[in-house]
Amino acid sequence: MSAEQRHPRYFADPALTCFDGRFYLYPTTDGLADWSSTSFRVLVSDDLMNWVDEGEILNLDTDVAWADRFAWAPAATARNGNYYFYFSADDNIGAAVSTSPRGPFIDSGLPIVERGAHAGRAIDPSVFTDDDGTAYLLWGNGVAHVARLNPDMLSIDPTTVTSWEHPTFREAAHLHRRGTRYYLTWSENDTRDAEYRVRWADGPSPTGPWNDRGVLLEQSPARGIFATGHHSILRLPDSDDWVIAYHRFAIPDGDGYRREIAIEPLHYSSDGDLEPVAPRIASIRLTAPSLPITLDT
Ligand code: FUB
Repeated sequence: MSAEQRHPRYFADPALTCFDGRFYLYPTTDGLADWSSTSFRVLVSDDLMNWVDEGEILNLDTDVAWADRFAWAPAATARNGNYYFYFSADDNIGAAVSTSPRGPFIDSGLPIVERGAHAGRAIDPSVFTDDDGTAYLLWGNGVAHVARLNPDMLSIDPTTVTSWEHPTFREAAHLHRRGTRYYLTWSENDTRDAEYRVRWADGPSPTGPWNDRGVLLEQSPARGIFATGHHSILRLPDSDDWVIAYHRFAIPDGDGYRREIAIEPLHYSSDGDLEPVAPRIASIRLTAPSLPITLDT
């Protein structure tokens, strides 16, 4: 394993979650040619501002029998005292379980979504649990898919797969709910492109139909911020305060393989629309080369 993987300075594809009042961020380890990481880590915070890299939680070389490259874009959730971790590995999606959000996670033994089983690429899982307890897995590149997770949380019900195509849909589908409204958010363009950005749609159910509402978060050349995409959205505990975690080219000298994670507040208008997010240098940054820190004011 390279030094960059043992002591990473760059992270991307943030899945920000909260378990029992503590924040956990599951990213892709970045800073490697062609996104060639083979393991996953977790970062932990009590306040969203100060983060500690708690190390490796799953390694494709030693913990996964069916794939050994391209450890990308994970997601995590909790159910019945267990923690479930979903991850991209060589254009398949894996599922793993642990009794702790800090892992180690035990792989289920088979991809939960196999390469080629559905249109587009099998990457970029995210997980959404509706108010009635039904859990859904989303994934895709080129085509977005959503399916119900079975009660074991390690498999999907293939009869429930719903697919969505849109000219702007590239990858990183994410679903959240506020009140009776569902919000689908995703990344448009290529992560190496300065115009990589987040769009949003709303709809009446976890499977739409989706009404494209435009760009939610995009680059700010005037501020030297580029390629703002692959996000997750989280409601803070016991509040109606929301945040969006996303990645961008690391500042000042990043690119599509050296990305940093930022966290910004996310606001709704009085009629429930998502308000555009203006990326700031002074957001919470999990940034190279000074991890683990990170309030840049
Ligand atoms: O980090 C590797 C890939 O880049 C992810 O799977 C995509 O979403 C893009 O961020």
